[in-house]
Amino acid sequence: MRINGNEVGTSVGGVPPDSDAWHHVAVVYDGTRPATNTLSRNVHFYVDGIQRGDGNTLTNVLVAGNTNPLTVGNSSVSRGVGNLMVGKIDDVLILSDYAPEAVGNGKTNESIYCFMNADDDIEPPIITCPEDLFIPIDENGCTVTNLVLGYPDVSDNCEIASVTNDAPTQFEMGVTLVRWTAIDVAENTTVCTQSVTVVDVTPPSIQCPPPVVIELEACEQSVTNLVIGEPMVSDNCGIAGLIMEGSSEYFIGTTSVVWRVWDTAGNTNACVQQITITPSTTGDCDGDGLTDWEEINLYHSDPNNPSSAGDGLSDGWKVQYGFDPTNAVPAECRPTYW
Ligand SMILES: [Ca+2]
Ligand SMILES: [Ca+2]
Ligand SMILES: [Ca+2]
Ligand SMILES: [Ca+2]
Repeated sequence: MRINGNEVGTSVGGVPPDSDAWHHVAVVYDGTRPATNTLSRNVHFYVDGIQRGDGNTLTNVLVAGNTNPLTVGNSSVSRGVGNLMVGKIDDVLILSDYAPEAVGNGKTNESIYCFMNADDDIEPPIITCPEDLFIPIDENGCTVTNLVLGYPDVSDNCEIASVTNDAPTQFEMGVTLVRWTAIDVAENTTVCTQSVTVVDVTPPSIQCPPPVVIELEACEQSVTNLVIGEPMVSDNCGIAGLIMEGSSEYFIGTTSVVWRVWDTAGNTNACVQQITITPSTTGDCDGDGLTDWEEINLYHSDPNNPSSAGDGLSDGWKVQYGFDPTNAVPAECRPTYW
């Protein structure tokens, strides 16, 4: 075949003109001028995507002027059989302003293709999202800002126009799916999804109400429906529940009440409140001369029985005379006036 009348022979193109096969031929007139000839211009010549020619450039192709178009298949110089282009031209695209940027050492047919017409690129980009993220949050709030997501791996057969994502500026607790979108210059689009999981790992704080000390009325053994207060609780995200572990009835002695709190992520914390119930220090339930408190805490006698030992002698009398009220007093030890 001929370019502007110059024969591109076997030694230049590497493909015999009568090879009986279809070939993709690209000719690029880049407008540069060799110093040797003011009427010649350099031409880049490609067959099947491989640049051919004298070195990388088919030099000294004669053209009338710098703005003249190239002629391909031209046989104006000679009409001899050996100089005709054999076969048919299937399709001709004449483009301006693109090709000079695309040609040069090492440029492939594909890169020329991408420059020729971006709309012909039907191959979407390839995108691989950054790794999924698992973000534990501390006590300073319940959301994450300024999160570094990483960057996806993106490639395209031609050129990427943009890579964007729809990440919020603030990630709430839970799972957020971030959608990354790569768009090439022909507006083909590929998306991938990165998962960001924000987890509250900070347990709630809890401060128990102060200890409670209650003195019973005479004869009482326990108290119910006692108002013991409520703990102070807080959490970086939210409180899901608060319970008091134990009975609502408190008996004489000290009971440890456990208050337990959960946050919305299931983290838990607890504190202990002491409830102290004492017998009456003034009341004497059984009328034996000893207060309920004295019987329980000092003499270990029955505050509901005036004669704990069952010998008919009152607990108070025994204490007064140095006896243990929990033991029966032998007959020989009793006062003679009895
Ligand atoms: Ca593409
Ligand atoms: Ca928390
Ligand atoms: Ca008593
Ligand atoms: Ca008693």
